[in-house]
Order: sequence, then structure tokens, then C-alpha cells
Amino acid sequence: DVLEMTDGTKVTSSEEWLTKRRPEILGLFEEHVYGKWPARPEGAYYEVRSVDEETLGGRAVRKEILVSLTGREGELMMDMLIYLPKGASGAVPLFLGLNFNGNHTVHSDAGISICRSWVRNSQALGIDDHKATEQSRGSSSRRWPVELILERGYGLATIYYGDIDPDFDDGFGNGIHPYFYKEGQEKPLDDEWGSIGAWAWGLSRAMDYFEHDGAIDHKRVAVMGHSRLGKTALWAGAKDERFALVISNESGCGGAALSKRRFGETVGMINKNFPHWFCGNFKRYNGREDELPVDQHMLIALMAPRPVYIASAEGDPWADPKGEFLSGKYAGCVYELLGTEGMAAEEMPAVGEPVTSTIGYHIREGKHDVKRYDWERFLDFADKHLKKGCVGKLTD
Ligand code: GTR
Repeated sequence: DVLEMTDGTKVTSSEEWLTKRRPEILGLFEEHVYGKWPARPEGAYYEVRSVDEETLGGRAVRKEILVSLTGREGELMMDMLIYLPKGASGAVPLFLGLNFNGNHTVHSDAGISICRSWVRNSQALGIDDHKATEQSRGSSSRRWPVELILERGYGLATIYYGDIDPDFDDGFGNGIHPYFYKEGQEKPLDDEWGSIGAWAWGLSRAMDYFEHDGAIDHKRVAVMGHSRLGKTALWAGAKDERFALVISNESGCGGAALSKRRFGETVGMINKNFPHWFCGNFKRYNGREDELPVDQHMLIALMAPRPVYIASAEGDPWADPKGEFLSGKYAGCVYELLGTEGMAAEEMPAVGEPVTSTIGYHIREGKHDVKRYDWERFLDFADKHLKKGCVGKLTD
């Protein structure tokens, strides 16, 4: 019961939710699932790497911004690619999402710098020494309909997730983690961040930058992610209430799907295959989901009253579409307590029939992927809930 404190007290007012139950749930997710993360670094700064005022046939402005992750010169920076619609009359709302293979893969635009970080080897992309080359330029563009996003009046910002922490289990020797070790520390403690925590923290650092860019309406930023990066987007949205809208695409286990259903990927499987994603404590729940003090509907509830959209695919049973729907539905009571509508569907909707209430949901045909259909629905949802001026502030 999302509205019952651990000590059994019932939560009956928005004030109790905001001051007691919400912090309790957030703390449980930090301790048992994603790990705690460090405060925003002192002295954080950014460098403009490039600006092109006229790209994509004159329809867009492209910027590349290096954002410092530690606040100290010569240390880790993440490279953010931003497209903004040309000639916008004011600051624009924007979608922010991490990408899997490097910024240069999201569009064939020759002006995007090739990713300099460690990347996964791939025969198809001609990568055999963990270094990206021209050959992979535009290779993920199918998943990033940049022109469509711009035409609809939004900007897009994206960062290669490996700039923050390379996605393999190296005992947290590379990436952002070592910069925050206390003296003598060699890896995160069992209740400290893993890779998902680090990627989500990086999204917050992107938001720090948006607050300084007058062309971007930082009060109308939608954070979006697919699969492991969907889990990441949800955790970012839960931790950082500056995100006005949160989108999970097929995030599955450890994302929108309920763990206690044990359908598709389970806690034990995910921790075995990806030991670096969650915090050490999460492994205690391998095969013991019932002992978890939280389930993922509580993560969705942490977004309340901000709009959140959960997308599933029919051909993606590994991510448990029904469990993804149910977590949205079971978060609804918190939205209602805060005076907003929750999920306007009692039963799981049919394929291709999106629900667009404050907690939104769709299931589309096809496999585990990000399709144009998904983006069209995200844009419709943002038009409905973001353009009208709904911002990420909790009201009482
Ligand atoms: C799978 C993993 C899922 C999902 C997916 C992805 O192998 O089991 O939890 O995160 O990867 O990120 O593509």
C-alpha cells in the first residue's frame, strides 16, 4: 500500500504524503534499489564545444556542450548534444534522453562530434577497439526522430550514457564513481549508487545546465529513456523534481514493471546479468522479491503530481507490459490524494489505444525498441501536459 507508512500509519492528506511518506519511499529506494548519490558538485561548469545556428536544412540550431561532472578541471565531462527549433519565439520545452551508442549515432548530421568515450564493440558498426568511428554516424537515427520533435516545437538534448559510466562490470574503477570515493574507498558501499544511479545523476547535471541556457525552458523538460535508460529516466524523475514530465519506454524490471509479479525478467536475473546496475543491497532480494520494502508502483508515485508516461510493447514480454501498466495504475491513488487524476483506465488498454491521463500508458505492436509511434505518443502527451504550463513543482 503506497499510502501506508512502514509503521502502519495511513497517509490521508497531501501534506502527510509530501512530508512523510514520499521521503520514506525515496529513502527506501535509495537504500535497497538504486543507491544513494552524491550532492551536486561544487564549482560545476560547462564549456560550449560547438554551435551551429543553421543546421538540418536551416530548421535547427545545434549545440554541443561539455558539462563538468566533478567541478574540477581536467576531470570527467559529459558531452551533450542539443537541437533546438530555429526561430522559436521564446525558450522551448525540451526532451532529454541518454543514448546507447554515442551522440553521433542519433542523426546523420555531419556536424555532430564523434563520441570519444569507451563504446561497446560491434561488428555491424565497425567497432573492434572500443572506439567509435564515422561508420556509426546516424546508426540509431531510427530511434531519434529529431525533425519530428523540432517540428512539434520541442528541443532535444541527448548524452551518451557511457560518458558518465561505461556500461560494464569493472568493479566501479572507471566512470564517475571513483571521483566520489572517500579516502581508502575502492567501490561504492552497498547502499551507494551503481550505474543506473550514476546515469540518472548525470541527467540531473544536464538539468543544472538547462537552468543556465535561456533558449531552453528548464521548467518544461521531459526526461525520457528506453529500457535500462528507461529505468534511469524514472529514477532521475523520482530524485529530481525539476523534471516536469517523465517517460519510461519499455523499462521493465527495476523500471516500471512490478518486481513482485516475477514475470519476464526477475530481480535475480537482472542482478546476475548486470551486477553493476543497482546498489549492492538490491542483490539481497534475488529470488526474495516479497521481502522488498518497495515495489515499482511506488517509484511511479514519486513523480506525483507530475505527468508520467509508461510505454510498453506487445512483443516485449521480458519487460512485463502488464506489470508496467499496473505500476501506473497503483500509483494513481497518490495523484488523486494530491488533487490530480491518476490513470484513467481500470483495465489494461488494447494495443494502439493510448491512455493520456496524468499517468499515461500505451502498449503498441512490435518488439522491444523505440519507434516513431512511441515518439508521436510522447509528443501528444507532452502537448497535453507540458505545453499548457504544468511544471515540476509539488503543490500542497
Ligand atoms: C536487457 C535487460 C533489460 C533491459 C535491456 C536494455 O538485456 O535484461 O533489463 O534493460 O537489456 O536495456 O536494452
